[in-house]
Amino acid sequence: MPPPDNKFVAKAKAILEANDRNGYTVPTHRLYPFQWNWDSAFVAMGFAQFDVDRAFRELERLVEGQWADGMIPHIVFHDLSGADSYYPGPAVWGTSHTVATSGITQPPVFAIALRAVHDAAAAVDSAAANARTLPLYEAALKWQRWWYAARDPENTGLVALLHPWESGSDNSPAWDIALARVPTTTIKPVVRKDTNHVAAAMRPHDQDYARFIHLVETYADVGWDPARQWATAPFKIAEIQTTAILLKAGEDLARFAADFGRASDAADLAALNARTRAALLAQWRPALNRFVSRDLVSGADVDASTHAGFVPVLALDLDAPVARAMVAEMARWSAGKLGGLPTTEPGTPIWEPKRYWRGPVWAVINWLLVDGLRRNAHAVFADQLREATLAVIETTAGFAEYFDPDTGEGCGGEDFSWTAAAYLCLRDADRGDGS
Ligand code: 9WN
Repeated sequence: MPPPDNKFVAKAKAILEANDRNGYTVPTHRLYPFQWNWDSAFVAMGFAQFDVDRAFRELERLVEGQWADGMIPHIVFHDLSGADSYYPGPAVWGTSHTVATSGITQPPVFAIALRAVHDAAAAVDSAAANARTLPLYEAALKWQRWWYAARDPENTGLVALLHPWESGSDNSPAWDIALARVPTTTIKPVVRKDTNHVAAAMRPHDQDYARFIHLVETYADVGWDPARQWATAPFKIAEIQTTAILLKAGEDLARFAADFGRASDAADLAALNARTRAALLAQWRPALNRFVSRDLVSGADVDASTHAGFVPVLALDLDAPVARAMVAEMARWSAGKLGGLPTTEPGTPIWEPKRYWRGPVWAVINWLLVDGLRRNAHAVFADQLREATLAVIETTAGFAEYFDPDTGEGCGGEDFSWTAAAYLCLRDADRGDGS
């Protein structure tokens, strides 16, 4: 039985409703005034807790931005009325989709969300749930195939990111070495807007922003063609957080394929999932007690100590000693900290507890880890992360974008949609448990 609603549940629902813009949800007012890809997937799972129709709608609106080749972009600019508060807008991206979009993508949480939304809907009316799910399943499968074709052309099983923003963990120290190779020159001047809304000390440095935009201009210059981008990319990371999410999405899609009697889809997905599972397992580094990404330009492991090293738990069934070592390492990072797992290892030179993806805690990362830890029979640590997330929201941070693990302070944007969604889903322990 889910616990009875409290005032935070009411507030979380009110945030999702206030951030609604005619069927899609902005991450937060002003700082992020459009539809973001993985934010919407998390939000759909939040809506599924109390309004399944709206949950489907969130995913349907995101698919309006899907490209002919299957890519679902990281931003869909449905309505440009708030455009002056965000940079880079459509003119910088220079893409040609009918609804304006960015030209890069984000972690494919979509199919995972679709599974959750479908299951919530099917509990009421299974035929209606299937009918509404089918076109979204097809969109998700098309995107899944895009990932493999465009971002793993050599069939390694790991998918690569060509821009740090594709990771969703934009400013992570995991990108520092690779990003340093990207020039800071841009054709048009960089006009940051983020620091009008949030303290500069919490955001990426100007130099990094120039590199982010250099990459955008480089890819716009080759017409956003995946093969030409692959050939020209100065930043190319075979990335474990995204690959783990892709594999979990692949598992959820395979279940849909079986349910819908799509035998050939099911066979394709089984083969892709098996290849990726093996490749991801090979990225485990026992000396670090973490998984690592690979820099495809240098060929080196990306061994910066970031949370991404633990996210493969979401999609793998780990041997017990590996899972134990990983949990011990996560426990070490989060000992004495507030809100759950920090995004970098505390006390190391890269640790910055307030700066974007360089130390703070994100509720949605905890959520992915909670699911993976339960899958791997580490319910006790999963519950610690879950409780820590709920507690920091209820006591110090509210529904902020992210949290300072030293103080519990809320940072970044306020009344943030994915924090609200995480609260609703993590609080509902029974459903979070999969039972
Ligand atoms: C760029 C919307 C997005 C999240 C990302 C987060 C941040 C954007 C930015 O905000 O990225 O996409 O401008 O910094 O890093 O995970 O999807 O909430």
